[in-house]
Amino acid sequence: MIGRRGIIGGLLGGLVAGCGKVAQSGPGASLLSAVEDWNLAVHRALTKRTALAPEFSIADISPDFRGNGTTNPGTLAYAAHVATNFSDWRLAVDGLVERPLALSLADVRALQQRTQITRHDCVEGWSAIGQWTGVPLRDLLSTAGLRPEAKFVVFHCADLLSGAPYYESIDLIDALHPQTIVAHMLNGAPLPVKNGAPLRMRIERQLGYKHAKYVERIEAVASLAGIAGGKGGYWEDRGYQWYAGI
Ligand SMILES: Nc1nc2c(c(=O)[nH]1)N[C@H]1C(S)=C(S)[C@@H](COP(=O)(O)O)O[C@H]1N2
Ligand SMILES: [Mo]
Repeated sequence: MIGRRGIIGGLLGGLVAGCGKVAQSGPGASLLSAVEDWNLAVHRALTKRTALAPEFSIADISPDFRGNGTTNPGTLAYAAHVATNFSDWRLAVDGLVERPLALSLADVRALQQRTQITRHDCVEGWSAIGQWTGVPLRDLLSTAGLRPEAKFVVFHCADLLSGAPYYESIDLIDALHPQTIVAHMLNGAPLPVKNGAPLRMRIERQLGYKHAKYVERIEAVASLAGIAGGKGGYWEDRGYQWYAGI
């Protein structure tokens, strides 16, 4: 699929350079223009994927950001984390990385932060606008050092939904998108339990079910095939689309 280095540059560079000679002769010219059209289409598609989601103002923030799906993992372990204000919570960043990380909330808060006011759209037919603060996932991945084989990023959550672990995954375009953050605050306060305390994903170009809550492990992988049902997410394993772009 698409590598981390020069997503567009690599495609354009390779194809256009390779076709340069052919273009000088008659039939080659139309080949080159076909390739250029194709490049343009690829470029447009990628630009769409890397474009920012709309951001809103403080006045637009919904008075109540409802909780949906799991609103409390309800395990003894999670209750203990709530009781200790998540001081022992660790976020692992591992899998196909050079330097696996294990971050406390203090570690996460000490990193460069991003705050964004965005609209969350759930397939069940509701939306809400909230202000999220957290660490760009791309910063965590660059600190950990993604290995070249890594193609997807998997989010492992602390909750079971109908007895099965909630998990999600995205490709590297979304993983490196500037608005993809590991959030620890909603509307200027620590994330409430119902919204995924202490850490949840915001993946602003995707529908609500991609935004994993209660995240305890971020794993870089080459393939989604071996994980749970193999479709890349809890809801995907039950028939939802893996690519939920908006
Ligand atoms: N761990 C976990 N993450 C989850 C879910 C869940 O049940 N468990 N539900 C998803 C769905 S369908 C939506 S719409 C959003 C809801 O986020 P909210 O509870 O902050 O509204 O979380 C998503 N992430
Ligand atoms: Mo949802």
